[in-house]
Amino acid sequence: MQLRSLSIFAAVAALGISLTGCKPKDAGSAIASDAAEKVYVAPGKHDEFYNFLSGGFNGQMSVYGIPSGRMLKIIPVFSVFPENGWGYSEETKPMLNTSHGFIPWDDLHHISLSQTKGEHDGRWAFGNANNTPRVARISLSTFRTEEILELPNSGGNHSSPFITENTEYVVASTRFSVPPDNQGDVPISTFKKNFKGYISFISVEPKTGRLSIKFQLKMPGISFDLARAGKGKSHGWFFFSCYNTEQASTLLEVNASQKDKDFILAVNWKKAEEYLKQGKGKIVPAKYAHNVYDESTHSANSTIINEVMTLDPKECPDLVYFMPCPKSPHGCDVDPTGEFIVGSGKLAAVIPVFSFDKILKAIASKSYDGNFDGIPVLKYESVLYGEVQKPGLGPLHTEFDGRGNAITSFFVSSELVKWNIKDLKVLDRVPTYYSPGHLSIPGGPTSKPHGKYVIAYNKITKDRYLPTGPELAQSAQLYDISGDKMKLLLDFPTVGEPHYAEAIPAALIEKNSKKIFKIEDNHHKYAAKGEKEAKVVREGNKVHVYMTAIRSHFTPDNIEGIRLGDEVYFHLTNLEQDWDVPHGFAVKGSNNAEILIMPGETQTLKWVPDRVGIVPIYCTDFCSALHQEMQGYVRVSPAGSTVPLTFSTGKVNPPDPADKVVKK
Ligand code: RUQ
Ligand code: CUA
Repeated sequence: MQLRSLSIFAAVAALGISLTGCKPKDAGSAIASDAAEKVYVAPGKHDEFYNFLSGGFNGQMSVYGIPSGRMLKIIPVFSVFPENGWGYSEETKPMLNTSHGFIPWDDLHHISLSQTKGEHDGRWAFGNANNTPRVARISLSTFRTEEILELPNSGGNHSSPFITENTEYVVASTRFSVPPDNQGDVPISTFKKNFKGYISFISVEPKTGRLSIKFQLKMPGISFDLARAGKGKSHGWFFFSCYNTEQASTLLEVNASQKDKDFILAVNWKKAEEYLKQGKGKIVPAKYAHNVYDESTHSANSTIINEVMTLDPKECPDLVYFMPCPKSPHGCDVDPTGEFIVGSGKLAAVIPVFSFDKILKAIASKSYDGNFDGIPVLKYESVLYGEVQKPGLGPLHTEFDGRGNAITSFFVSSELVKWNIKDLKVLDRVPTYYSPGHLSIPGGPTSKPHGKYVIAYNKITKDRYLPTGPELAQSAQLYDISGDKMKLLLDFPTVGEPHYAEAIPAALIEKNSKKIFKIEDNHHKYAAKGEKEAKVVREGNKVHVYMTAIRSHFTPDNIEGIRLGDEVYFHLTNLEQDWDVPHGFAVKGSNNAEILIMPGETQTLKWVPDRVGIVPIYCTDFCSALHQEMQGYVRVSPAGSTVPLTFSTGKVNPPDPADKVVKK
């Protein structure tokens, strides 16, 4: 959002609007009188919805309960996370591999929850990496990242990941147009000729969720911002907001705001599939990583892929169309019926609503307004259903309440505005504190929204919480939308900088939540599935410790014969088979992280000792009354030492002759 808000500020300045003047006037008075009651979830009771939030620059996803606003979990996705060893354990390091090598962070903006027949099915969440283009799939049974796929020919994977009605595709389009990866060394001044905007259609294997790029559409060099799949009658189509149709490569805040209208792009992806079948696709060289976490080996694998299928719309007629959209559109949202496509020009004074029926008619009658780089531009009037007049300033995103209304966030005027989709009349507006980016209604992007609440994810917090130095808490706000008027219920602080989020009924997820991993299904190469299998094995300078953990000891917990120059791999298997009994593992001086091992799982901590001495090891997760006793020692001797490799737990030490002397 950072860059985008700059251009908004510029535009606001140009319009002579003062930002402070946009502070909601009735600050403080908008709160519902029964707010406390409505958000109170009694101790021991569960929330009605899960809310999955993107973490922005923290690269994570976080999970909140709605309506309480209680944080339930942080899921590391494109980030390392010392709290549980994600990205530090040997098993999870490959998840963060890319064609650039190991990248331990990213900028996660959007979440998409998997759908079947246009409704949430509670199986997976998808997230985008905006910096080094990647798409991740997160399991909603383990709440862990299971797969990360890098995207070639892209720069800034912002318009991503958006999914089709049956999760056939996760779609990702590039924010920065760039020359294709293998033709990158060109002057920036040749932007119009050489820079392209690729859109990746990633297929999702229905049973396993496995991702693979089915094809990339090679579009002219413009910026894609957001997107939504068609649904219902518009199933088979995809819509993308586009900016920088000026094709500027510098000072975009001015140069990409020249035109009165940019575009929404309509893609007929069913047609694309036909062209692929006809052999119209072209395989081009590429280099991108595909990382998959396997639950049975408890390990990730990273593979580099060297080619990708592409489709050029210039060689495939009737595949893509541009629709003019005022001005620098950001959000692009499709209503539950699939008939209405809402563009949100962040510098526009109206909200344009397009009609899918009219789009089809305009295409059939070739109602074109010229073309853009060879791609037909449909006439604005022929595809426009109507415009919402005077909605507010700086419309960004729209969600739907399932009762025929849309709610749009307004960054500049700091408000949520509810309007009717059919007659386009504004029905209600409430202030937000302050400057919302995305908003989320449970089921809002599906064909059956659950309504009830809307949550605004604000970009500016200012005075809402106790100050915490220059960096303030991020803020979400929950509103009741069950009545005619929207009512503020709750502020809750969030982590990172949330962009998009989705909310889903808890009932769809709760029942599938994984409790333990079955020890007999553990196929980790270094698993010790019982204390009898615990051992320490030297292979040259590599030492493999097959270690087990059970309340409240490690086996082995005394190890000797490690030498300076060794690489020690602690493969820790948690033998517990009860819910909520993880064990942790930490080594003094380890410049890695600690690791948390769930029941039945094996995880590996690599440790390279840097000095001679006795090194304590211990469990980091308070697992029982004797958790503090869950500790042990490793002896490190000098390189070349002849101390034999030994290991034990509960070994009774031989009597020390010195003791006898004392006893006399
Ligand atoms: S964006 S706040 Cu990165 Cu989705 Cu509109
Ligand atoms: Cu195991 Cu504490």
